[in-house]
Amino acid sequence: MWQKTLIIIKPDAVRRGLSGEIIKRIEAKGLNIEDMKMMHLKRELAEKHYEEHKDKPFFESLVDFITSGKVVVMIVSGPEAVKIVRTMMGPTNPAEAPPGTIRGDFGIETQENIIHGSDSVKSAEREISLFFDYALGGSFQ
Ligand code: IDP
Ligand code: MG
Repeated sequence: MWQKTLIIIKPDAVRRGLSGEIIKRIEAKGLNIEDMKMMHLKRELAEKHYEEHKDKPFFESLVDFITSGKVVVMIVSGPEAVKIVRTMMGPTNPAEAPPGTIRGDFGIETQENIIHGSDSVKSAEREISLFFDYALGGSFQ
């Protein structure tokens, strides 16, 4: 099924100059980049994006991290795009992510793990509407 998903290249990856490498992998896979922008997230948007984790012990630290520098935000589409991107990313903890995955190749710790990708079609719709105000309304920029 043709799907859209939201990708965020996190501040650690942008700081380290890895944006181009990650974008290159997405394009080389055959996914379509439908929209893309660089932005520095405000706290309000970061908290909304990660609201499922608001009761977790790492929530404040995660929001600090994701708002610590510029990110690259993309809408990416293709057949089974949600799952394909999650597979390309690898597991949340880079220590468990195999070589060849983005987290496996470039990450070393769980919080600063390089990339976000929506975990379901429903999450993708919610997240795309948060970051791109032409889609489904609602923008915190
Ligand atoms: P995901 O990004 O693979 O979907 P989630 O469990 O949804 O992983 O967690 C969201 C983000 O929160 C992770 O990508 C990571 O940056 C951070 N995170 C998750 N678990 C921990 C933890 O145990 N300690 C610190 N940060 C965490
Ligand atoms: Mg998640």
